[in-house]
Amino acid sequence: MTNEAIRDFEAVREVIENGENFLITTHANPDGDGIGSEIALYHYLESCGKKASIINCSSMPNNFEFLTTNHEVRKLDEDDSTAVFKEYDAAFVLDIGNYARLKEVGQLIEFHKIPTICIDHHPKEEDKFDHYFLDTGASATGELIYDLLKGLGADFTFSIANAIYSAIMADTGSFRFSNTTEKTHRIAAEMLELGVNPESVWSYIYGDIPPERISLQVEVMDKIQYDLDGKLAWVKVSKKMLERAGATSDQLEGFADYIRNIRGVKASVVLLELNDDLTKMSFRSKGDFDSNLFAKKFGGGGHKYASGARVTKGYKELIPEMLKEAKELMLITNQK
Ligand SMILES: [Mn+2]
Repeated sequence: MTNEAIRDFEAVREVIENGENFLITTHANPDGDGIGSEIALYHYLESCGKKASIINCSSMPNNFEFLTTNHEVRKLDEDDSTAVFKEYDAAFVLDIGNYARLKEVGQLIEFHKIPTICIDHHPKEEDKFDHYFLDTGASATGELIYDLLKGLGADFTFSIANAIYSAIMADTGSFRFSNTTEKTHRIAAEMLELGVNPESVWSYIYGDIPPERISLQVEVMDKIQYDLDGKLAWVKVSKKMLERAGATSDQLEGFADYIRNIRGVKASVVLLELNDDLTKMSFRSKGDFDSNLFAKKFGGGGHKYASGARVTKGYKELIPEMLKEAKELMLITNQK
């Protein structure tokens, strides 16, 4: 698969130079890459004497709080009135993939016609933004933030380095997924030279597992199903299962990755019941199986080995469709 790259550096530089007050945001249920990238960019803009606000449509995941010092990352609330939004000179939209994942924040950006800059490593799906700094060859949006700040001659402070390192660590599965490149490691090495402590970052992000997540893991692992001669492993997660574990749905993060690693499995799917007629699907794969194609069948998307979709159907209805699409994609994959 060839990489798609639109690095409109000059346009981004001009937007920063000419603006004073910026909004920074990322997708719903933000991950480490989204949060780390936001924080790194925030510190850079502040260092230039600009004003920046990080506002997301979802709340901040606890395990990334260590990157903040003063609640820099906020969830959109009633204080974010028209008066506030119309003051933004531009909005940086990070790690987004699909515009709809910006939810209310995206609607406000559109309503106030705020100029937008998309910084992303997901394939470009629609022409929604004014400027792009996008490269699907980048391991993480954090890597693109690094390139951008380098180009802008930024002083990489510890806060910036720690945020970039965390973003990249999160999206590369701690430097082990297929998106990890020589460049990824070079950036990581540079961040270590700036004082980042890898053990400490890892402990904050992964070494503080709440017991309810383990209970949820027990619930989920017990219900994995295998199809297509063991090449597909999938599991449905009902609201009841979350309740029994006392867990929240964000604590499912990483389960689809885990299931993909089972011997012989080429693709994994986690179907999360959000409502009677709303299901979140997480797809993972390895080898030739393309998760992005899989997710697209359900109106979603993402990367070759990791993607997702939100479908306005209950999971009971969705499972036979998922099995049918998986079977067809497995045939295509086997022909390669
Ligand atoms: Mn990402």
